[in-house]
Amino acid sequence: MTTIFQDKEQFIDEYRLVVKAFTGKSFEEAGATDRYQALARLIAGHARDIASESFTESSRKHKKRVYYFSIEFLIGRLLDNYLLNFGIRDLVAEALADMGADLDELCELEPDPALGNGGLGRLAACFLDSMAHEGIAGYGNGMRYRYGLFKQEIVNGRQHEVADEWLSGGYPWEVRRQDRAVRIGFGGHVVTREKNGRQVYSVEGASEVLAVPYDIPVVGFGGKTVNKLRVWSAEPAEEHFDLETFNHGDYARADADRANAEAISAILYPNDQGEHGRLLRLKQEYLFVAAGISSLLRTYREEYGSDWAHLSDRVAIHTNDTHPAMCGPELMRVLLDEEGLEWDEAWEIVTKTVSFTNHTILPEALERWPIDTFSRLLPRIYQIIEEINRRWAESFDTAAEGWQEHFRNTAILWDGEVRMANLSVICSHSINGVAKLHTEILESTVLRDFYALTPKKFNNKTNGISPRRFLAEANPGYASLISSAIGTGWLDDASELERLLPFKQDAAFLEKVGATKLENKARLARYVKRETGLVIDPASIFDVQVKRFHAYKRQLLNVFKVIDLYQRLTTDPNTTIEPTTFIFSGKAASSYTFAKEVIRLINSVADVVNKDPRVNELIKVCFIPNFRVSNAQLIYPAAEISEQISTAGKEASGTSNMKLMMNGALTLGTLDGANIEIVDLAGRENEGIFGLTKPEVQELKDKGNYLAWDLLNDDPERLGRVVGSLTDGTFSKLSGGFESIRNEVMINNDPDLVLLDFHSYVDAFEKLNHDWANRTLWNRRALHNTAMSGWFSSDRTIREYRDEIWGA
Ligand code: NTF
Repeated sequence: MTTIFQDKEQFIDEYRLVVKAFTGKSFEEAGATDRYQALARLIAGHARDIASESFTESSRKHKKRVYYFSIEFLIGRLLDNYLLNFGIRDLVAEALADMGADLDELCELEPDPALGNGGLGRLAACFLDSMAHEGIAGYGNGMRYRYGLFKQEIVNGRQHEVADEWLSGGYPWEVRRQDRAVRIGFGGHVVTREKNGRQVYSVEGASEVLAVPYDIPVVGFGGKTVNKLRVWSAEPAEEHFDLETFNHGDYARADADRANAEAISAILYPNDQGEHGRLLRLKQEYLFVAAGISSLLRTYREEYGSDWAHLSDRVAIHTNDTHPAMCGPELMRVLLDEEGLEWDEAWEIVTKTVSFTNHTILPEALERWPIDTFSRLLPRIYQIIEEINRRWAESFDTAAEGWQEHFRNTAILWDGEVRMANLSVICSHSINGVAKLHTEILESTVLRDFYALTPKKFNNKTNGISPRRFLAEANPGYASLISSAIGTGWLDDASELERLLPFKQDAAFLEKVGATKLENKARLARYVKRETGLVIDPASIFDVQVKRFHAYKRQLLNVFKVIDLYQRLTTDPNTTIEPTTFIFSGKAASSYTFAKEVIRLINSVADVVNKDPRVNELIKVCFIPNFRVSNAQLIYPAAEISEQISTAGKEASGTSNMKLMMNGALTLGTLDGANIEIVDLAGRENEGIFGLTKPEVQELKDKGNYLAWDLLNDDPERLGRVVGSLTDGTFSKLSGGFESIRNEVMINNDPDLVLLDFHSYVDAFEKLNHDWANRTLWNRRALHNTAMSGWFSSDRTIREYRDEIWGA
């Protein structure tokens, strides 16, 4: 552990100085926001000092530097996390208490930057945490969006999107690095000249913007390594303020250049899983790629000059999904056009340096850009891609049978489009999926032609999560119970959680496990009351599905179960159930009508169920608005049942399944994504597994004879009634009926197999629900889940990346 303050007194002295310097007020005069800002600045200052030591140390030891390129980093609040990682949380809390302030209150004032949509962005943030913990010189490279993902409000059951102005109060963790700004060109045309008998390419007539980096420190647990996350903001390359236009009163036009440049980093696109076909998105992708490459090469030159032949020994560039796919061509461009290397030499360097992770098999999420748009915006990059594609075509043995089909499936340029997944694969020495099943699906279907050519490039890296953020910080009660039993070593090495296994036989300990869960449920209930006015009962089972809204994640299946229970409880006196609160949270992309209708359905069902005195002592439905990292940290610790119910084969991995498992929830899930690995580790008897498997789904598709109507006709009592309630007025009081959902299930023939999995799902739910009555057994299974969750630490995942991909 590095100590940044010897004792409370030292902390208080430094803190008072920063408050004064930053606000001009004494600590006593400063308000809560000023106090928060000053505290964050104080910690950030120390973090930056250690960051520069970490950097120098890496130079001295010639450590390989890993650059993790991701268009999203969903970092969450940092203050509490960094105090924990520096080992000074208690010291600071006590010091503040002495000063008459409350640490938790100050932590609450931190904005929660929404620079990501969901799992992909949060994974990138957990990876930064783990790279720093593992002492890897690993740096995030991303975008500094002025507005993060929209804030979700619920009005009459409907999702409304409101701009997220997370920067308006100032962000104390970042520093602007004007000195490292980079000019980025768009448009123009390529000119070819001859120089020393060699063709030299450059772009003329491009319009430039300035990419300005902001650095955020990344503090590893133990405080020994501090890395940084560099995020880029777009600004005009030159000030073109038109005074004359301004004086004529046309203020907007006077500053049009600024507005056009800044638009590039204005918003995060809210489409989780694809559909980004906008020019601005392509500009974002090139901006953070080109700026990031320029910045890492500058560092490289400072350390190694132009020793390009050894670049891949000293630098790894990891591309998180296809959004940074231009890393390959951009690095080619610099090596060819600016450094004067030959193609073959440059290509070898590039393909040894770049690696790629795929995060989805949904076809709509595989990025493709129209060639005419692409080549106009990025003419030289396009030209390089053409050449990569030409050489790729040339590499096929045209005497071999079926080569045309392999080429068709692997080509980068096809049908008037640039296929970013194929570009990513061809430029990379390593391609990985994010869970065992997902990697198998990549190898056998989505990328099978590549797999046939270069099987050795493919590997699996099952996702992970930070045990510091999602157990220690989010669930302090449980964390200290765990530490009282096995010590604090699990924070460093989460596999030590297995040492909890003997405590499964300790009745008193199990009771304490239950007691911490109850406290966490009470904490969440208070939050829900404050945010929505709804009263939920901590003595009921908390059944939780929190994630983005997507058809394949099947929140619809979950709400069908609630409707079915409601109907049975009100009509069939033999129906028994333990009191249960069904908790939902998550956002839907603004343009995703179906997903938004499911949100409205959940809120409409909640409106009816929660007001019905016949059932509302037994079941409640709760939608928590504006799911984000900070409220996720309240929700996971309170959960008892973790709903992971995607159609088998569709969820690449999932990570909330891991966070919930670590917090002692039992998984109610399909054999999909990392759920399979949860079952392998914790045993099927400790979870609630149901539904079709991936091969069964496949078989059904191949046969092509699934008819949703058959299932409905066979089961008018339950399925029929559930589907009927969508349009018969039962739930339409709040804001109308649900014809479009009914049509998706019945007319569009239930593409996500909701009806097909319905009965096995409800049965598995009821089994878990009844099991809960025996609390000792339940707590034992909960503890077992926590004990076996250590393998899902992102430290483990990152060590695998380090050893098997980056060689760092
Ligand atoms: C997501 N992919 C997957 O849908 C999740 O299953 C997975 O856990 C996370 O990535 C992290 O690997 C995406 O968000 C995207 F963008 F690829 F579609």
